[in-house]
Amino acid sequence: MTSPVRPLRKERLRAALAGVTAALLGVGLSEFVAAVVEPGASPFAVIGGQLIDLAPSWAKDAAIALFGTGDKIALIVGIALVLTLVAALAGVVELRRPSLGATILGALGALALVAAMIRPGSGPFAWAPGLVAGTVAVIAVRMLVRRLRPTAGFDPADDDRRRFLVWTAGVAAVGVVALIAGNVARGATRSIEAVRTALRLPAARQPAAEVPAGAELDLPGLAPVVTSNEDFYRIDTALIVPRVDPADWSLRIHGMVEREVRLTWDELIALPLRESHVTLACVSNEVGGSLIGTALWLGYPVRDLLARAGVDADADMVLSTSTDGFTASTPLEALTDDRDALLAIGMNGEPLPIEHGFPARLVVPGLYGYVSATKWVTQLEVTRFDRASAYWTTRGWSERGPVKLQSRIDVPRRGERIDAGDTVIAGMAWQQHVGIEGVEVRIDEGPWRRAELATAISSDTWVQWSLGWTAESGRHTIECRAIGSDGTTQTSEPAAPVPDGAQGWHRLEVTVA
Ligand SMILES: Nc1nc2c(c(=O)[nH]1)N[C@H]1C(S)=C(S)[C@@H](COP(=O)(O)O)O[C@H]1N2
Ligand SMILES: [Mo]
Repeated sequence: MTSPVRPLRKERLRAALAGVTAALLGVGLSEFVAAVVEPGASPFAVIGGQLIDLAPSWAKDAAIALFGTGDKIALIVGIALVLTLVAALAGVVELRRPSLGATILGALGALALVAAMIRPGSGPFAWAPGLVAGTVAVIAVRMLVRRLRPTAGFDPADDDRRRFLVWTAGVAAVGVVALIAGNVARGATRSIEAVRTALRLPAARQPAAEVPAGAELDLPGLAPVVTSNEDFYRIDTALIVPRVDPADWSLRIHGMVEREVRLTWDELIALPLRESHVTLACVSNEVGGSLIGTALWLGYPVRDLLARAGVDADADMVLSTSTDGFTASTPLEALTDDRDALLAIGMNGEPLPIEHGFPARLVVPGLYGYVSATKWVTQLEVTRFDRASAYWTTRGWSERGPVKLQSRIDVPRRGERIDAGDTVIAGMAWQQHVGIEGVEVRIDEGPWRRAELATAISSDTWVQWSLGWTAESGRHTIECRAIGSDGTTQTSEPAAPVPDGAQGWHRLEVTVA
């Protein structure tokens, strides 16, 4: 016989189940409300976004190292797991101390409400999903757990147990249906995709030079010299991709300027556009990593936009801002010298894909993305490095991010088993805006041999290289290093991505059979 007030173990399990079910209902209904009133205010998105913004740079780095570009899915799964645990705990607490468990769930809703309201660019209904989540979860957990309380005459052997389970299953089902309905509703508001598909971009007044015949070696396993939009890496802090309608988009140039400039979409596409192949790289790319790609960008020179505004002689930086609050600090010089720094609207002959910044982003040859390549860009503030700092600068990354001289072995793959005899080693080398003069390869730390360099599209792009190798059986180490067009040889000194980019030689082992 157990005491009438002390819950049984099984009851505690059922209470945990009640807590999780209440949370599921709250999440489901709030995701539905978010999808209808304000997609960006989804509790998952705003709490995830807040975690991303608060995360120290080593955590971001570890997440990318562990999950690659699946880091966002990993974050969502992580939040779901934590929420499940806290909700289970809230259920158990509610059984012992009526209202206390409900308060825990209410507090989670309040957290989502506050996170949604302080998010940059939040709309007038940003509070709604969090309020719905909290209120619904509170009511549901109280209602479900009340049925379990021994003082209420709950008899685990009796029909009450069945009734509890029926109620719980009902609540869970409503939660799941709401979650699915929310996703369907979100899909229906995905009309920006339709706007993008219907969009016809003007042709470039100044087309890019053709890709030279010798630029693409076309070797199996070697990265193509121009990366398709589908294969282009994606890195950003946006859990929900900003959906910006060109009709609502404008770019504001302000700060240390003679006159503010506001440019609408129609004005932008009426300008004489140019096209340029530029390689974009992420500062988080490890030696040998794949957070790098090359595209044909269509856009308007930032230089000419800044000239319209008239830049103050004391300014040395442009702080670009995205609709979602991300900022990048770009040295003014890189935007005003003769390089192809573009306000880009096209990528490989299409409007920018939504996750790559539709309708407009920046692309600046020679700088890592975090200090230059702002997607969904809407503001350029002309300022100074000693007056303003950008998103990643306040999180431990360097305020300036020139791309480091790097090279990578694509063929053979790390750990690959290859047949003895004549084979080929191949890879990529880059230092955008400086250019590559040569690549050297060595086997088993023997003498350096000069690889054959493919024709570079330009100094703003990466270049392929290859080297014939007569492989003898055994295990071998392959290393490569690049030589820049300024005569510098890639350093052997390793460095982690933080604070200003990884360095060192790419080295891998293969087995020759
Ligand atoms: N709005 C916004 N723009 C952004 C970022 C971001 O987080 N938000 N990340 C930058 C970083 S770190 C990189 S490496 C590039 C990546 O561009 P891609 O996703 O088109 O490859 O975008 C840059 N632009
Ligand atoms: Mo990046």
